[in-house]
Amino acid sequence: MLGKVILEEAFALPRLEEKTRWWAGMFAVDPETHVREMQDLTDIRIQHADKHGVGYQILSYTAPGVQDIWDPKAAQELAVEINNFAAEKVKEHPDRLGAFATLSMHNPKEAAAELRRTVTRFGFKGALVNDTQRAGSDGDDMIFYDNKEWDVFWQTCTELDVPLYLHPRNPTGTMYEKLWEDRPWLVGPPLSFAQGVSLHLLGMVTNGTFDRNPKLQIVIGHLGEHIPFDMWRINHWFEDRKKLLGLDCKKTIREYFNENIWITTSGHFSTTTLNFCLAEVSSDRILFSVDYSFEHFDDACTWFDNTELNTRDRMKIGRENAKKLFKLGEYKDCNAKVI
Ligand code: GRE
Repeated sequence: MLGKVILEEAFALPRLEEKTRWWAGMFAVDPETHVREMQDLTDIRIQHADKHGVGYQILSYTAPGVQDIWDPKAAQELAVEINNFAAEKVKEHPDRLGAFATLSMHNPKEAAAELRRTVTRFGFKGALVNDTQRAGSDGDDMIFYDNKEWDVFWQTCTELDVPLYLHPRNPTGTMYEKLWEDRPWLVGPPLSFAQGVSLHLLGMVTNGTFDRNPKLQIVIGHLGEHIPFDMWRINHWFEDRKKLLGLDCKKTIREYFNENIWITTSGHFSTTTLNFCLAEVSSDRILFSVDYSFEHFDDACTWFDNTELNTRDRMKIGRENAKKLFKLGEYKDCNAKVI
């Protein structure tokens, strides 16, 4: 399919190459290729896109990124540097590339102001945040965004009418030591990433973030970070037990998925899982993505282009949902015929 849109596509600052190599050492079989691909924001990824029918990509800063920096001032400075860098790069290719804001999440007002600056000045499409913000004097605290203090930030997202992508990061500090240190191969895609994001997102549901901000749109990757598989059971407990015991969120988990939550195919190229998500979440809330450069365009696009789907669902997932959500203008092959 031509004109596909993808939106969990990482880059890294060339000056932080050693950090990118450290991360690649944990996750990439070929770290040098990974580092090269991460540091290129334009040429290599546009070549991949041309080869695989991707019309438009929304770039975002790699994990753990600014969420790993517990000094608030350093975190804010790095976020601003990354946003200015990305804006310069994507403006060379407005019909191929866009970007999500990178945000320091130490302070909701400061995060809101940087989001506003990047959306209004650079045309960024929203923000991507790597789960909780590390905080405290030794980085062992974690800031969640599911309490009332963060409503000022969420109000800015809805006022600007841009979504936030809640992306994973690695477990750190005491939590890492207690849960993961003795089972390090489960850190990342096999388990810890989904656990982190699903805890955070379901925290937003049960702590009323979506009730207080009913227009808020949150995107999560990896076909829903395990939540769709548990939809029935979560709903069963929320509606049949927890609401009787005092849980006061207004809607059902399925309603929040219909109205506030999107899932992407990033890094999860399984037709079985996609079919399950089509049944449980529906093609109205699914967006195609690659998860470059942790995954390959070839794997993602060959899978999506050949997996059995009716044309309406293929168009919605491949590009039409993203066009509406991100109010995309003209981009390469945006109206190409889909058979
Ligand atoms: C990601 O950021 O999406 C990611 C990693 C490491 C491994 C896989 C992955 O940071 O998708």
